[in-house]
Amino acid sequence: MSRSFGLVGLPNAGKSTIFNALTLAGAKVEAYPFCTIEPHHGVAAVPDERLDRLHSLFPGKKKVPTAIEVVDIAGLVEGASEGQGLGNQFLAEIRGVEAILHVVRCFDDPDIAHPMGNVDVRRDVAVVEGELLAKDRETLERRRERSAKAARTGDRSAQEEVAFLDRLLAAVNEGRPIRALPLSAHDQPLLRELAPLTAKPVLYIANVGDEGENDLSRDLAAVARESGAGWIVVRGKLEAELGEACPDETERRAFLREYGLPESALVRLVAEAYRLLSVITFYTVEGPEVRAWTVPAGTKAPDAGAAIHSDFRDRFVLAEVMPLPDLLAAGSERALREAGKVHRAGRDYTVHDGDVIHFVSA
Ligand SMILES: Nc1nc2c(ncn2[C@@H]2O[C@H](COP(=O)(O)OP(=O)(O)O)[C@@H](O)[C@H]2O)c(=O)[nH]1
Ligand SMILES: [Mg+2]
Repeated sequence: MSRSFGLVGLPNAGKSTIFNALTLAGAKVEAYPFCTIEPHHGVAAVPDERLDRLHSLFPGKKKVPTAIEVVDIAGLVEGASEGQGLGNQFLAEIRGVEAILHVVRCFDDPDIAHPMGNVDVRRDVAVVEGELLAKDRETLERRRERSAKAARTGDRSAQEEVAFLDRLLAAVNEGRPIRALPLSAHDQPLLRELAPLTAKPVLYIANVGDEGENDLSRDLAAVARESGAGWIVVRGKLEAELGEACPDETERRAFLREYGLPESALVRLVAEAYRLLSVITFYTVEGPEVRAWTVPAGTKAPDAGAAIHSDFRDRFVLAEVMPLPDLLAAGSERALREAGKVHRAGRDYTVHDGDVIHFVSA
């Protein structure tokens, strides 16, 4: 299962540009707002150096990386939660993604209109988050009305629910996103049901010009640090143009290095986003494929197996675990086996980032 991310931000912040940079999918990019009326969906295969190195031991097999799904979500403007611009269209799209990539314009260009006339990072971020908070307020208040009715009849769990909703509403009314609240495992089922937008993890993307970091992106870094969110700097236009002009990954890398960028935005974004979502990557070499998989950090071996095939959980016998550095040092799976360095792990084994696993099932 691939992880899904939604690009949000003000019109002309550079969402479609970054979408292109990430997916090379050729979504329409235009110098006026609302050119992405239809949300664009793209899938980007995640470049992965560890997978490349693993694959080098099995050159005859096919390399299958993990993928991320990116949705370019248009229509978030001031007042969108009350029907301005494209109104509420953006909502369902955001509900559907696991994490939000909040693109913030960090470039000056008099030829590109700004919906409020000028770039102001703090205000621009606050406008977008204000719309998400307004939607959450609506969701929470609607639910509260319902549970308050039940609470008045003496229903204990409804009373608890009202107290919980009041706590969330207090935060939202203060302009604090729900992701910033300390929430317990006990709160999770209701949270999942309500799916408030501001409960989703956020990665801020400072969209800068070719020259890289600037005062605006530094403002955004400060905003991100204050709210405990992740952030990265992306030269969206440069990378999108490069992606179009230069489909070859190795060549593209060489160009990026000339700009002092060791990796593409996609690689940096995935690293940050995976960290944000607390997911790890493990690898399998099965049949004709050398393949990468993502699972939540802390996943036990049988559940990791189930990511591959649902049967593997019940039929799990053991997992043969080969840490990638050991496997690379040994030079082949056979050499590793002969050296007795393949670890046989049971049901309780917690999968580590970078494990190469062979599942043995009944
Ligand atoms: N000068 C400059 N223009 C950019 C940059 N990033 C994007 N643009 C331009 O800004 C305009 C709006 O970008 P777009 O990605 O369509 O914004 P969206 O409305 O958020 O999807 C397009 O003309 C882009 O080429 C940048 O870093 N510098
Ligand atoms: Mg767009």
